Amino acid sequence: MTTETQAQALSDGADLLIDALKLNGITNFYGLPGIPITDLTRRAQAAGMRMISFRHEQNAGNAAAIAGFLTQKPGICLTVSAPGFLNGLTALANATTNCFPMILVSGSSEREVVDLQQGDYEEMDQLAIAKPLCKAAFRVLHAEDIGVGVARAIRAAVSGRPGGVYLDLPAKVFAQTMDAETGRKSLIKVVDPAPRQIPAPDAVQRALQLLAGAKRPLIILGKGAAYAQADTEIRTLIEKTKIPYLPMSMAKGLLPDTHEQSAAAARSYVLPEADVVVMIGARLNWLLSHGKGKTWGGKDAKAWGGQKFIQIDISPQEADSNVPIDAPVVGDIGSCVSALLNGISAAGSGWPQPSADWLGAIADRKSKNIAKMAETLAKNPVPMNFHSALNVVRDIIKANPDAMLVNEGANALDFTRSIVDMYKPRKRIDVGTWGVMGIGMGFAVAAAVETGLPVIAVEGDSAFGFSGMEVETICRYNLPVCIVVFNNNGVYKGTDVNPTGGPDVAPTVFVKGARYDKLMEAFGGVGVHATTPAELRKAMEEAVRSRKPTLINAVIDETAGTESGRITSLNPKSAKK
Ligand code: OXT
Ligand code: ADP
Ligand code: MG
Repeated sequence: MTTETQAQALSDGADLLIDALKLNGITNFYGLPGIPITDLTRRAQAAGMRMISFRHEQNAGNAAAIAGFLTQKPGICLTVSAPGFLNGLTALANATTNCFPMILVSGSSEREVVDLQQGDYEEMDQLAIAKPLCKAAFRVLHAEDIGVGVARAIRAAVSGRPGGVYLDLPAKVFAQTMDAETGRKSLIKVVDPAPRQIPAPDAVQRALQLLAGAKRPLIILGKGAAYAQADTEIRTLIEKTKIPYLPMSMAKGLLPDTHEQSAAAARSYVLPEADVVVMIGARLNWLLSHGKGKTWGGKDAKAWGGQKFIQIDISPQEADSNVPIDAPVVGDIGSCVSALLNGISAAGSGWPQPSADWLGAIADRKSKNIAKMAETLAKNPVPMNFHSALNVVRDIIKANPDAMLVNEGANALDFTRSIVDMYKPRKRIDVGTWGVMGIGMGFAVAAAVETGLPVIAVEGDSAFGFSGMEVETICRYNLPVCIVVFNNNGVYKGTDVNPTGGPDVAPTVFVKGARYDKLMEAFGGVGVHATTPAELRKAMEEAVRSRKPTLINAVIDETAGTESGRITSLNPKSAKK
């Protein structure tokens, strides 16, 4: 053999990783190059994969996580060792918390040196550190095991309750070579990575029995329901049973928010009043006040409100996490909802409808709240406030229901959630279970890359700062992203003062009158300074039409926000004044 044919017949670790991912239909990397993965990033691009390079690994990790949520395939985040790995870790932990499938692939130092703590370049025992923060963690020490490592990582990320997975690749693995044919055979195409999980028939019967006896039933849809892509089954269940439903934030749009059965505008009425609650891919965590307390009609913060719960979830451990679950239905949402529907269809006209009193009371409450909201939205105060600005965003999304909406901040988040109606599933992506700031630009990039649709990112000015440098990434890849920074000069608002009268401003206050639009212009995108709803509307319409990277600095009344938005009650205040 000539040297050339010998070289052609060899595969190295980088080839094997790329081929293993491609074999499993994964074609995008979100990452940041450097030792020891720089060459891998080039090779991935050369092999036809899309390598999206970020300015900070946390944003690449968030991009990978939301790519996983949107596609049901694990998003891949690629980082260098120690510091790059650590930068990606927040996103990995956040993905796990939110049940988003992603794989953080990090290069690392050689085991021999790490284990003897001999002080290698970027030395760190990454596997040990990642383990408690993800669903599974694997290390591959030999190129011939890359196929198995990737297969195990994919299965762990998407099967059962989805989550984050860590895959550790010491530097030398990338350069290890093996005969190309043997290498090819070592790769695994994962068959049925997220197998359906059919619920037990007796669990379904138990749930149907409970539901049939309900007078004031309520369905709560969570982001697990959005993830499951069982849109038709869910809609049929809701419409057939006529049960009112409440979408959690990222489940908005599973059915159009304008659907007559949506109880979103009557949230504080339906939670305490319902007698049987069907949870579909939602957890009774803090966002639902742990299923108890005053939100649910309990006498005090710890008291149970008396509701009975049916909980559909893929994780059997979720039931009873906070209050007793009377009818857990364990399985994938598509299968579970179909099983319930079969039982309801079998009952035919004998299946009971919710009481007219219940539906009437909700409709009444809803129309009052909607009318009140319409009145507020119609106002046009100077300076612009959250409501008058969001009235514009609401119209833009209505006119472009396929657009993706990214949302973070406190007031910028909470007002957007209740004012901007969503019309289609999986269009709204936000701070999720942790209420974490910093997802904005990573989510926006991945939403654009994965869907090709226009993206609108409504960002508090503080929230935007966590990932703002990625406007360069957005410009570099010329992504159709329109960022609207709600600039109220600070965290929650811009009016706090330093009580000492000293030269430092208060901790929540930023530079007044900052021009975030200039940041976008610095990289060739479109920057717009908008001080009125009319200016905001014009700029958003143009951004969606042109698909050019755009940042609109929307000036919001600095007094308009409240501390922590709608979750002020969670904010401990010092007893001292
Ligand atoms: O029924 P009632 O009467 O109660 O009314 C409800 C609905 O019925 C009604 N509604 C409607 N009315 C009419 N029409 C329609 N269509 C309609 N729809 C609904 O409206 C109300 C409200 O409805 P909602 O929203 O459904 O109900 P509610 O009660 O709010 O729901 C409860 C919750 C808990 C489910 C909900 O509030 C929720 O999802 N909350 C999420 C909150 C959250 O996650 N917040 C983010 C974290 S805050 C804080 O932590 C921040 N930090 C610290 C920090 C973080 N987070 N991360 C990191 C890495 N570091 C630090 C920081 C730094 S926020 C933040 C930055 C803030 O500053 P910014 O500048 O970015 O933002 P601004 O605040 O804008 O300045
Ligand atoms: P939300 O914040 O919208 O209430 P959560 O993240 O708290 O949603 O809950 C999502 C739930 O959905 C998790 O308990 C998770 O196990 C579950 N889940 C995710 N995917 C599926 C699926 N395909 N089938 C069933 N349950 C799922
Ligand atoms: Mg702000």
